[in-house]
Amino acid sequence: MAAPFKPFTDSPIAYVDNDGNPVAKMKSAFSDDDLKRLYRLMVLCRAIDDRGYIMVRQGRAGFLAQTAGQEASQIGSAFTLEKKDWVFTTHRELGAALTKGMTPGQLLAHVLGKDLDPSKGRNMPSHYGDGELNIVTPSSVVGNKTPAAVGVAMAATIRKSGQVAMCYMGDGATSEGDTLAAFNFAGVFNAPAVFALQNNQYAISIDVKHQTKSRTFAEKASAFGFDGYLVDGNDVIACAEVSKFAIDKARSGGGPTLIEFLTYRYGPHSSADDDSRYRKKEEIELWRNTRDPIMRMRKYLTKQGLLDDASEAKMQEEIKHVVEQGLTEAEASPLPAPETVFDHAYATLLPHQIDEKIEIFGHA
Ligand SMILES: Cc1ncc(C[n+]2csc(CCOP(=O)(O)OP(=O)(O)O)c2C)c(N)n1
Repeated sequence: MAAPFKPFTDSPIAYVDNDGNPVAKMKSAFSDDDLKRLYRLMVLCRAIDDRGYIMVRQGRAGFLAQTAGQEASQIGSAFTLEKKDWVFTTHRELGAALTKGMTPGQLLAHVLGKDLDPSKGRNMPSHYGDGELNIVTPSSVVGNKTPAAVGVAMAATIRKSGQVAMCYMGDGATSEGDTLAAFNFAGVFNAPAVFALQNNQYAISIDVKHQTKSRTFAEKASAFGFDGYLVDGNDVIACAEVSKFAIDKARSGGGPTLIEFLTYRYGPHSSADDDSRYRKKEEIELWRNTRDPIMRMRKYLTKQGLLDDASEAKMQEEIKHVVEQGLTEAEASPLPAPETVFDHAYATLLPHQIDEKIEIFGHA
């Protein structure tokens, strides 16, 4: 498959500049409707993220790792995945989970640990998983999803299932041995995997200069024999275009791709972090006020005649309603029943779990 993009560049691949003007030589292959859907998903994602933050501040949720700022990279990368494809998330992939098909009700139920959460309240908030959608329940361990994603991708090749594994990670995960071992396997076995590396420039308090001496993270792929692309991670069209190329390539036997999305998180690492100790307010304001992915896409759509004040206001109203409805569903959902504590971890219970279940509930 001929690559329409250049791998290993120093300047990020972009379609639209910060003022919403087209900058790419090639035209986006996405339809006007697709572009409007990408925009709506980003606005919806931000609204759900904001709602989660409010629930933490209200003391109703114990933890949150906000997505705000990273919508374009998550939504663009997941946009052309098929339902059967595998998604491996980390602790911040609200946008990817939403795009793959989780509902606002499920996502908010997850934050509240309610029964409507496909993980049944078993996981920390912001660790979105859904077996129905092949979104693998994440663990918090940095880098440990990558070998599993490659294993699943290799299995897809053996089974000829036509599935692709999309594996999300942060810049911090690139320093983990698990990730490097996984990249090596992916290259050697030509695994149909896409590594969506969101370089939000911090791993908690560690900035990228202390994470790597490489000029880019994307160039690390060359050591493993596959291509790496540096993408403007706040340009949702560029994110979706390069991801579509990598997904199609993987599905047609072309092997793995690493995509580095250059982006930024607005919030602290999590609700348990004080980011004022390691970064300046001015830096956050610069990204939020001049490079925001939603603002950029809004300007682009407006300049292209695809959005105006009336359609924007209508969409904002519709999204407000969708989020309120999702919250109502999440609140109405009961807490997971105590009897289900043994469910969902193993296909069949282990002998000691059967004993424990009988001891607690009086039956297996
Ligand atoms: C192996 C391991 N080391 C440390 C931690 C603590 N920890 C949780 S998230 C995180 C930073 C991750 O940074 P990055 O991969 O860049 O993702 P981001 O949080 O920026 O999205 C750390 C160090 C952990 N969970 N697992």
